[in-house]
Order: sequence, then C-alpha cells, then structure tokens
Amino acid sequence: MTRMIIAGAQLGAIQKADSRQAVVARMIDLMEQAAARGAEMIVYPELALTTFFPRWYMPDWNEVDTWFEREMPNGATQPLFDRARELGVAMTFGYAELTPEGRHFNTSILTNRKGEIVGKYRKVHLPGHDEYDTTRAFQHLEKRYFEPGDLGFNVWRNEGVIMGMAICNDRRWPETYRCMGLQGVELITIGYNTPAVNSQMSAEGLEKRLFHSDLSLQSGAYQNATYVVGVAKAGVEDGHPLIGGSIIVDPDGFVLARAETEEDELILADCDFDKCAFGKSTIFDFARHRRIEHYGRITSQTGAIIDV
Ligand code: ING
Repeated sequence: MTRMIIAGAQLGAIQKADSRQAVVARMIDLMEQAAARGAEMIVYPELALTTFFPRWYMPDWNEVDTWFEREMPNGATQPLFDRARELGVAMTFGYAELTPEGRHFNTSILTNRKGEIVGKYRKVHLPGHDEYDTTRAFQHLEKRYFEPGDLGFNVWRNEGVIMGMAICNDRRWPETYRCMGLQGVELITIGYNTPAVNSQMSAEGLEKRLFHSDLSLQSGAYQNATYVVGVAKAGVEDGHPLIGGSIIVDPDGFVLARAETEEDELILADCDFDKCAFGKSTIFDFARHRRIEHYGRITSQTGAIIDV
C-alpha cells in the first residue's frame, strides 16, 4: 500500500525582470511549507523559473536563449535540489531546455526524494504560432521557440508510485493521458501557464478557461484511473493575466484540493494509490474492454477528414 502526501505549489506571477534566484527562493519557501505539512512530493508549474516568455516576439535568438537552461541542475537551481534532498521531498518542475546540440524544448523533470533526476519529459503539444501575428491581442510563440517533444509519454516507478508528466496544452488532449494510462500510470503531474483571456476571441473569459482546465484534468484522471496534479503559474505578468485554478484530482475524477488565489499557494492531498486499482480492474480494465481494431484513425490520421 503506497500513500503519499502530495503538494501542488502554484506560483504567482514572475515578471520579466525577476531573477531565477528570486524565483528559486519562492520555490524553496513553498517546499519548506509543504515539508512542514508532511508532503513527500511537490509539483511546480510549467516554465517555473521565468516569466512566460513566449508572449514576447524576440527576433534575436541570442535574446531568446537567455530564457533557456543549458544544464539541470545549474547554478540557479542547485539550491532547490539541495533543499529537496535535505527535506526528503521529490519534485517536478518545468523549464525551457537548451540542449548541447542547440535544440529548444519546453521540458519538465522528475526527481526522487534524494534530489536525483529520474525522469524527463518534453512538451509534445505546442499551442500558438511561429511568426509574429498582428491579429492577436498578444503573442503565443511556443511553436517558434520550442520543438515538439521527442521523448514521447513515459512513466517511471518513483518512490513506489508509477508517475508520468505532461505540460500545459498536453492536458487538453486525451491521447496524453491514455498513452500513460496504457503504462499503468498512477500519478500524472501537469504544470501550466494559461492566459486568462483568448488572444483571438476576447469574449472568452476567465470562467470558461478555468472550466476547461478542470474538465481536461478531471476527465484525464477518471478515464485512466490515475491521480492528476495540475499546477498553475498564475497572476499578472507584465500586464498579462494567467489563470490559477491549480487542483489535485483523484482516480475517480474528484477534486481533492484547489487553489483559491493567483499567488504563490500550496495545495495538499493525502493520496492513497491503491485507489487506482479499482478503476483499472473494472470499468477501465483496458485489456478487457478496449477495441483497438476500431481506433486506427487516432494514429493514422492527424486532422479531421470529412467525406460525408
Ligand atoms: N497555454 C495554453 C494552454 O493550453 C491555450 C494555451 C489556452 C490553448 C487556452 C487553448 C486554450 O493552457 C500553454 N502554455 O499551453
């Protein structure tokens, strides 16, 4: 029987001018609060070390690369890994990864309770666009600054739990969860930076964005009998609002904890991973119920084809 108190560490706004050191200090403060409340794992947002820089058009790639990390851990993040080891807290957090070969990914890492990196994920579903778009109220240049992830959706047995990761827009695609569900996943961590308004349809407001975030996370959890922890970078970054709404969801799809602010905020839940077994052995016993002979379109066809 594996139980773990898991913390979601929502981060408030990170301004363009904020240093990585200042952000890491905030992350360590949340980790210490979480450890004091018995947490054995902490989940941080997507691109947790910097502002959501894909909102800015930067023609100079030397400037773009200042938002990326060339190694992990590094000088700015080593104190976080050291404190995690001292406190015995596993963690996931997202950052912009620049590889030695010069490739750019929107990445998340997973550590064990000794502060050792045991897994890495690179964001597969990149929203937005790759050129400056004059029609948008603000830019969303993830397709410009990142390559689609090349590692796929994997899981790791970490601290006795089968864990997987996804990032932000990935949570809107059911394939994300099912690829890990088919590997027996029991915990999926998903950091996100979601603009509070639609750059193309200003009528779409905060309520709808929060609803769609909950809907995506809860359905992924229920349909794959897994815990899901969705954690926001929230608040107003240089005038641009991001939604909060961090939640911890159980394998039945129920929300166990929810952030109430758009600031640095901790949410916690005591997760009993035996609760995954019932769904995986009954309604979502994939081996007994799935009919893959009818699912071919899902991997053979990218876009919709209408021929009726
Ligand atoms: N952000 C947003 C997300 O998927 C978005 C982009 C918002 C797409 C709302 C569609 C609707 O939550 C990131 N960083 O993926």
